Amino acid sequence: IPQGEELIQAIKDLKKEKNAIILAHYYQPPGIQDIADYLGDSLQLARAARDTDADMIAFCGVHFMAEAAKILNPTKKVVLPDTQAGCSLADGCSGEGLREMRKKYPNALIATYINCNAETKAESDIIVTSSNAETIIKSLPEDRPIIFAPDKNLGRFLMKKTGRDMILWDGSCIVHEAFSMERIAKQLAENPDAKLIAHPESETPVLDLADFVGSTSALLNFVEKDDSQKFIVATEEGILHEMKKRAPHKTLLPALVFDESCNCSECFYMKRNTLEKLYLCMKYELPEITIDEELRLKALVPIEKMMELSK
Ligand code: CIZ
Ligand code: SF4
Repeated sequence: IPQGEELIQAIKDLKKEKNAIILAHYYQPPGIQDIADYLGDSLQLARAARDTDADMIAFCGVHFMAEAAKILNPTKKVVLPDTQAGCSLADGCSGEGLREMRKKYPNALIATYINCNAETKAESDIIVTSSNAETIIKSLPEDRPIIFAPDKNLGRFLMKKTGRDMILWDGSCIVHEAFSMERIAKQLAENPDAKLIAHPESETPVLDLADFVGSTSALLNFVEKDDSQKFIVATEEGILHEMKKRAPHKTLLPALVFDESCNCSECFYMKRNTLEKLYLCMKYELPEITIDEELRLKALVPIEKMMELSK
């Protein structure tokens, strides 16, 4: 495997040779973000995957995101640098689990966060992401109960925002759940000029304390546009790379987590992808995301409903 600048060049050469596009999530390692053709959050990446005419999509994110790309654009080859790039939210929910919920609450609509696998999507009535969830939940018929899966923190936040009562699946993100209120309160006391901003996957006390709560792209816009010069950022630390580019003169502090030996809030799954693995997956066109056609069509229905409501 080539190294350093040669590795970057080799990836660029493969991109041309294979007519490939590299899509990367904001939580990816900086080197991957820098080489991507398109950088975005899960909704932006899903749109980019749907709309590309490249022959191959090298998806630098976690498995459920690459799978969503395949669901939306099945004739393209979708490769993921490391298939072990999972997600605690996706792992904590299943199609089987949602079928049981539906039996228990037959009249309910199931709104599911995009952080889930294809089987789970296939059992859902509508998919949401953190950037469109509020609009979508508000648009659901008032006379039907709503089951929200799998993130209970985002679910609670949406209940407050929309005033809709929802039955919550008991799932959470291991990264956003690791923030320590006690340590963040200390950070705020030491930085009285800083604003606390948080992703809604964080736990309720952190969200209650935050000056601004928003999706990945909303947090980026906020840091860029807001008058403050200092921010404590309660979301996956990878986002600081793009935040620094957009607001180079502002001070950005990652919010502190419980584990004092590790002052970081990195998603271990997202960081499984490396430039070396990206090179290899493009060269060998492996590991490739495949999906049973019947399942794909079933999972596509609630995704398309979401796309329709969040144009
Ligand atoms: O996986 C995640 O934690 C997030 C926030 C994805 C996204 O871009 O919405
Ligand atoms: Fe999943 Fe959390 Fe990692 Fe996002 S940050 S991929 S929700 S484990």
